[in-house]
Amino acid sequence: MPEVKLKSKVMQKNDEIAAVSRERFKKADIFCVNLIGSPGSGKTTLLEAAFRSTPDRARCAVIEGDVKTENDMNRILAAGVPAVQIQTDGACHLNAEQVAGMLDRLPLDEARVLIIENVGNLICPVSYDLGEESRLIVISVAEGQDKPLKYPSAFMSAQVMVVTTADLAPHVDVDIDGLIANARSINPKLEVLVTSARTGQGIDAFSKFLFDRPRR
Ligand SMILES: Nc1nc2c(ncn2[C@@H]2O[C@H](COP(=O)(O)OP(=O)(O)OP(=O)(O)O)[C@@H](O)[C@H]2O)c(=O)[nH]1
Ligand SMILES: [Mg+2]
Repeated sequence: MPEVKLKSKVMQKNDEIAAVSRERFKKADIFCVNLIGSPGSGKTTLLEAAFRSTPDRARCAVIEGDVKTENDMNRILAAGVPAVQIQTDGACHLNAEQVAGMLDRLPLDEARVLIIENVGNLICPVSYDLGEESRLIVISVAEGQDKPLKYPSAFMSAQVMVVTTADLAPHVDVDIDGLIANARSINPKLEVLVTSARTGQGIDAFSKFLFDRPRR
């Protein structure tokens, strides 16, 4: 079917560009993380909390993706980390070409970690490789513990899940252990962190994930 062919060509081009970016990150010894999650799941707040609590932010750079506004870029800049903003103007995900086009606008010579915050969405970003080494899914407790079962491919494609807003759990009647069990029923290898930007729970563990990994 012609429609299917067209789609696979688009995906093929995306994957080729992502492979070039991945090679660039590998050569420069940069750990690239693609953050996906629903709108408002706490992606930017998690980054702000991590950056504020560690001098390792000096080794970081961020690409922000949103449909509109430079709000998230400005929040990251205010936390002391170089950042650029992609505005997709309607698209529900970032693609590899958009990301590759931003790389020379960041001080990657000094960076060891590049974080890409994808457009808030649990479906569209899943199919688009951006050249990342690790894909991290962010879920807020207020989304409910069944979301991994309803959006399985997002949880399947990630290596790490961060459950944010743990301080809100008693107010939204969610069972965090049940949420984690649901996610692991989809992806048994998923590494899990539970965080709260308000209390600081899990923020050090998240920073450790970003900055303390053994390099090649
Ligand atoms: N109480 C509490 N509120 C939080 C926490 N993390 C995020 N929030 C709040 O949740 C809301 C959404 O957070 P953001 O960090 O903007 O979410 P996001 O995933 O970056 O949103 P988009 O980029 O628009 O998809 C904000 O009002 C935050 O203050 C947390 O750990 N505890
Ligand atoms: Mg954000």
